[in-house]
Amino acid sequence: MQSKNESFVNPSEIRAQFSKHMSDMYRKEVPLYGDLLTLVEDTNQEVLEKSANTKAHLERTGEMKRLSMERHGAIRVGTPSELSTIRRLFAVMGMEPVGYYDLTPSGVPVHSTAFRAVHEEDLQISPFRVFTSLLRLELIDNPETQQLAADTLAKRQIFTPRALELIEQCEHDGGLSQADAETFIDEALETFRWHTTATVTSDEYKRLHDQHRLIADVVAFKGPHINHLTPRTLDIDQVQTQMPARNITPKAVVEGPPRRNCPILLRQTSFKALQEKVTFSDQGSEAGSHTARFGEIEQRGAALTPKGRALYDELLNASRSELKEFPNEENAQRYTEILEKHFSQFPDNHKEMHDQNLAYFRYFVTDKGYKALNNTTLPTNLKDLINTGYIEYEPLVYEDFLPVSAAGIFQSNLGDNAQTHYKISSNQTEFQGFLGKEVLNELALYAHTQKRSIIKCGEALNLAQLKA
Ligand code: OOG
Ligand code: NI
Repeated sequence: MQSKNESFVNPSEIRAQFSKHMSDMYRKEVPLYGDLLTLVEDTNQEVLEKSANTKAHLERTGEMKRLSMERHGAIRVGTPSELSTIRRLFAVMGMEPVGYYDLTPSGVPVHSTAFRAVHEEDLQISPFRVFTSLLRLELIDNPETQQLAADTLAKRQIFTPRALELIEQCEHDGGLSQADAETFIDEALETFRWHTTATVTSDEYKRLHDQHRLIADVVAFKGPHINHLTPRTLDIDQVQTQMPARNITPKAVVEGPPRRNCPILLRQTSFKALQEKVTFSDQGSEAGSHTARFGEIEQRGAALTPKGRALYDELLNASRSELKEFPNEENAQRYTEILEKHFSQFPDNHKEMHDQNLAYFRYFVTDKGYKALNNTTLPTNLKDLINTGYIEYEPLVYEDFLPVSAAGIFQSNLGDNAQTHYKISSNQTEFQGFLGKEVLNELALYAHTQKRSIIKCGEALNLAQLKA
């Protein structure tokens, strides 16, 4: 790879543009997504007007600037080679694979990663992320269906020739010019477009579908259509309650932690997948139908340290065990109560979350800190600087996904009776082999961002060796 050239477009700008184009395309394809965007915007506006605290917090962390453009999407690919090329395509936009998610324990025959920017400055330009799953054909227990799926997938090319050329060019030259970046965005978008014509006959579709609805979705079409795009809301419960009034039917429960004063990790809810007309290869126009694409909203909170995450997992597992069944419409209220009861053990203020090392934070020099420069002897460690009011902190926002929640989102759109128990599970090594790269550890990324903010404070306060 050659060195960086001044005339190349910043990959984060390509990502920001791509994310916008993707949203425009999806809004045209699924008008209900547009309605959801409006509802989320209205709600966010209301929250900001009502809560000066939330507003100040978002302004301080810079999240305010990215809020209205913030969204994630999801795709499902069929083969190792598709996965590896997708990795290269996202790399052009500065997106790296972060984390490994095994969804087989929840009966979904895929494993996944999330492509996203990793540095806080790049996330600030565009936090766009794509949850990307690879179908695990080895989990199809019927050998004929497995062969049908493999043969069908082997015949398709999900990338346009020009997209492939531009990926190679970018890898070789180290970037893309403005004109090439624009072409790349248009060409890359083609991979994620919805196709109303299936590549299989109606009988083949039925065989794939009977095995698992997800298998039909991955195998029967020309490409890995984007199956949802998710805007970020500041009050997910409010959006959930208001969805029906806008003719959107939400799933029964919000995934993730319960409502709190200080949100943690990620809370998500979706609206049910739409039934769409499709044309099978042996039938007349739009004689069949397929259900895959849906809408989702998310509320993001603090990124948790390994200790905080362990506590989260423990409380979530305890809640699920007490409920004894999967959360559904009938037990939704009870599930909320159980969750709230268990999560009362998770401190709900930033000071305790900070002092007990439960979440990652970004540190800021306060006005008092700047004023003290040059005329006061400052303490030299972080703890004392915080206690004396020279430094403050805000939690780092969680940029990733949650396996149990992701499975819940999958399930709600695959029909709740799609429970399967697979004997084979986690295989991160194989996944990374297919990907052509190791996935990054998200916890290390948060720890780095936190550390960089401490170093910055040290520089600003002339405390060269400021330590955590
Ligand atoms: C992905 C489901 C997971 C999320 O937000 O957790 C997901 C899919 O249905 O392909 O998007
Ligand atoms: Ni999602």
